[in-house]
Amino acid sequence: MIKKNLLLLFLSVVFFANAQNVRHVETINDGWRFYKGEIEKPFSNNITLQWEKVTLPHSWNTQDILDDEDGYYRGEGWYKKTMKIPQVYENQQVFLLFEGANQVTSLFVNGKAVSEDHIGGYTSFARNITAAIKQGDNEITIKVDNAHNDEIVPQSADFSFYGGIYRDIQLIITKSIHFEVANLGANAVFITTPEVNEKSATISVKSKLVRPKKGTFYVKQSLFDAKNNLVSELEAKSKFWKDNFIEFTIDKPNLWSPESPYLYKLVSEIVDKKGTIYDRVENPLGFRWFRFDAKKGFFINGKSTKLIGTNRHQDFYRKANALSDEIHRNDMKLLKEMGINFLRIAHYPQDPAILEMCNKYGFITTVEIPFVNKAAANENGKQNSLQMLKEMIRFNYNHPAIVAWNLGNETTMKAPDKLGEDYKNHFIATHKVLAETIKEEDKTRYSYSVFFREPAYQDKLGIRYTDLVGYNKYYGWYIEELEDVDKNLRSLVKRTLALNPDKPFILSEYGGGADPRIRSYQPTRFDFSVDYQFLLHKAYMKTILEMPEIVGANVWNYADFQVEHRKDAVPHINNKGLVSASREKKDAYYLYQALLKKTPFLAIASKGWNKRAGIEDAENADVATQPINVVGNGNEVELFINGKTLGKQKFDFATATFNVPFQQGQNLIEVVSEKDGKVLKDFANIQFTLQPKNLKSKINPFQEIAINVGSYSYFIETHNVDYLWMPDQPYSKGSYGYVGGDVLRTKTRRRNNIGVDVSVKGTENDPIFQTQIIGLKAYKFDVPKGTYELSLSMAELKSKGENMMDILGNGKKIWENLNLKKQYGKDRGVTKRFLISVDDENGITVDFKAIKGKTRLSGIKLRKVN
Ligand code: GCB
Ligand code: CA
Repeated sequence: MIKKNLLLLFLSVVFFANAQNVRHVETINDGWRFYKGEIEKPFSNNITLQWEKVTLPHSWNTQDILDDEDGYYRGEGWYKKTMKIPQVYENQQVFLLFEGANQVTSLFVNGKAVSEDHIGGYTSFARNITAAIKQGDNEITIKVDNAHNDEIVPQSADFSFYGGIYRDIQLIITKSIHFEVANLGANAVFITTPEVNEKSATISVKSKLVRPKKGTFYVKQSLFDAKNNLVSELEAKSKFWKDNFIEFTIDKPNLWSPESPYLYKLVSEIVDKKGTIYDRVENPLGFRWFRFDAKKGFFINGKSTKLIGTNRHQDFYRKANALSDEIHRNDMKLLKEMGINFLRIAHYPQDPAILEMCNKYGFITTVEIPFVNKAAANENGKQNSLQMLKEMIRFNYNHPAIVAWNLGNETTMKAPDKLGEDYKNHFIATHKVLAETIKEEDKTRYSYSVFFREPAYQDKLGIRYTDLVGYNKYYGWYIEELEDVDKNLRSLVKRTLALNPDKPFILSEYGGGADPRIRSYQPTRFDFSVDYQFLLHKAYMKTILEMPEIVGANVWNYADFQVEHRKDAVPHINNKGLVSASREKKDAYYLYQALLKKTPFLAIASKGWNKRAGIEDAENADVATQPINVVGNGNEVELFINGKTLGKQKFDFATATFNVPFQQGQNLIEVVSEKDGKVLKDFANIQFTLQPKNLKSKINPFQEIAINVGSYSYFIETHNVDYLWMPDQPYSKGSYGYVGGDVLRTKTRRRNNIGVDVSVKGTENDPIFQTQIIGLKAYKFDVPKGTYELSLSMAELKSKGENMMDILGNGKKIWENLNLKKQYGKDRGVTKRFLISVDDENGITVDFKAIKGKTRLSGIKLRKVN
C-alpha cells in the first residue's frame, strides 16, 4: 500500500515537472536594498552606505514630484540583492527580464558588468547572466539613472521621468536549448495570420532558437482554443543557423473583435524525436483582419467600427510610475466598464499587464515610443530611438489588440524649422527612418504618428511618412471656446484631408482639466470644474460620433497624472483625467458610460459629491434648487427626491438635467429608467447645508459660511473631511458678498480665464488662493448680533509692484500695513482668524484700504461662535 502511494506521488511529480517546469519563471521583486545617489566604488568593502529596504516595483520620485520645491531627483539609484539561483536543469541558462527601468540600466552580477547598459526607460529587455553566476550566494547589483541625457528620448514632455526599477523583474531559467530570451525585444516567437476570413485562417509562426549544432530538434506549434482544446498542431525540424518557420491553416476560426475578443493560445515547444520537451512558451492569438479608410473609418472583420477610447499613462497618486499589476489591471477594468473599444498607450510602451488586458477586453490599441516634443538630435539619439522602436515592436508583436505602431507624439512641439538647419535635417531623417523601420519590422500593422500643429506645417516639413495621422486638439481648453468645438473640429479634419486625402485621421487627444474638488453651476473654460469637463466632452462626442472621417478618438486622459512642473488647480497634476490620480470617477466618466455602453446604463453623474450647500431660493423658502445631471442610455428617466417625483425627462444625447429642490440635511435622490426591458436605478444621498437668503433669518439661523472669493465655483476641501467653500457673489442687502473690485483673470491671447495658474506655497487649497477679487473695497455679511470668527485667506500671485493694505473689521483696524509679498513671500498662501463681535443691526463690514497698489482677497470664512 505504501509503495503504491509513493509510486503515485513520484509519477505525479514527474508529470508536474514536465508540464510546468519546462521553463522556470519567477519574479524577484522582494528583498532589494536601495541607495539613492552616486556610488564611486560600488564593489569596495570599505564603504558604508545607508541602504533602504525596498520592494519592486519601485521609484525614488514618489514624493518629490509633489512637494513645494521645484524639480525632482534625476540621477543615479542603486539596487542590490543577494540571492541563490535555483538549480532547475543541468547546464541551465539564467536570464533576468526587466519589464521596465527608467532610463539607463547597468547590471552587475558578483561585481562584474553583464553586457552593455540598457538605454530607454519604457521597453523591456533581458540579459543572460549564466556566465556570471556561481553556486551559493550571488550579488545582483543594478544601477539605474534617470538624469537628463541628450541622446535619449523623451527630451521633454508633459509627464514626469520617474527613476527606478518601476516594473517587475523576472528570473527566467531555461535548458541550454531554448527559444531565445536575451535578444532585442526579449521575444523569440513571431505570429502572423496572413489569411483570415470566416471560413479559414492561416497561421504563420517564426521562432528563434538557441540550440547546439548537433542533434535533431523540432519546433512544435500547437493551437488551443479559448477552452484549451487542441485545435491543431504542427512540427518542423529546426536548423541551428536558421529561424524556424511553420505555417498551417484552420477552419472556421472564432474571430477576435472588440465585441467578441475571442483568444486562442499558441503553444510553441522545442521537442526531440522522443517527444521530450526542452522549452515552451505561450502566446495569445486572435484572428482578425482590419483596415483604416480615410473616408469611411475603421473596419474589423469587415465591420465598420467607430473607435472611441482614451489615452493612458502609467501613473498613480504618490506611487510615481511604480504601479502593481493589480493597479494596471484595475485601470483596464475601469476602461472596460466605461465602454471603450480603443486605447492609445501613451506616450511609451507600458506594463505587459496592460497589453494582456487589451487582448482580453478587445481594445483596439496603438503603442508608441517616447519620441515626444523634440528629437534627441544626434546620431546616438537617432539610433537609440530606433532601438526603442524595435524593442517595442518585437516584444509586443503577438498582441492581436495592436493595430498600429506610433513613432512619436507632438514631435514638432519645438518647431524644427526654428531650431537650425542641422536639427531640422536630423529631425526629418529620424521621422523617415522610424516610419520605414515600422514597416520593415511589421508588415501587418499600420504606422502612425501624432501631431498638434497645423496640418500644413507638418506637410511643409515633409514628415507625413506614416499611414495614419493623429491630431491632439484642445479646442475649448487651451484654444478657442466651447461653442466652437464642432466648427473647429470639422475645419481641422477638412484641412488635413485636403492635404493628405488617403491618411486616416485620428483625434489622438482632446480634453480639459477637472479638479474633483471643484464644482460649478456656471462652468467656464479653464475653471477646472468637473462640470466644465462634462460639457466639453459632451460637445466633442457629438461631433466625433457624427463624423466618419474621425476614424478614432482618444480622450486625454483616462486618469489624472503627476507632472512635476505643472501648476494647474492641483499643482503637479495634469487633471484632464476622467478619473482622478487615485481613480475616483469624475462626472464625465459616467457620461462616456452612457454614450458607449451596449448594456443598460443609468447614473447620477455627480453622485460622488455628497456634501453640498446652497442659498435658499427665497427668504424662508426652505429649499435651494440646484441642477442634477443624470446620464443613461435608456429613453427617459424619472427623478425622485425624498420619495417625491419630479417627473420624467427624455434623455438628450444621453443626459437629462433636473432642477432639484434640496432641503437642509439629508436628501435622497433616486433615479429610475428602463432599457431593453430592464429597470435601472441609481441613488445619491446628499447632505445639504441650506444657507439663509437673509442672514438674519429666525427660521434658518446663520451658523457658518466659507466663500471662495473671486470664483464662481464650489471648492471641496477634501483633507478637512469635505469642508465646502461656496462660490462668491457681489453683496446684496440681507446677504453677503464683495463690494467693489474685479475678479482676477489671466488674460492672454488665447484665454481670459478666472484665477491664475500658480502653485501656491503653504497650502493644499490652491484653488481658493488662485482665485481672488482684486481692488475690492469691502466684504459684507448682514448677520445678526453675536460673536463671530472671521478668517481671511490671501496671497499675492504673479502680482506687479508693491501692494500694501489695511484691513478693518467694523471700522477697527484688524490687520495693518499688510504687504503679503514682503511679509510672507511671493506665491504663498496666508490665512488669519479674527474675533469680531456684532452689537448692532449693521452686521459685519470688512474694509480693505489700499495704501500702495491694490487690495486683494482669496477666501473668507465666517462662523458664529455665540
Ligand atoms: C498634449 C500632450 C500631452 C499633454 C497634453 C496636455 O498634447 O501630448 O502629453 O499632457 O497635451 O494636457 O496638455
Ligand atoms: Ca478664491
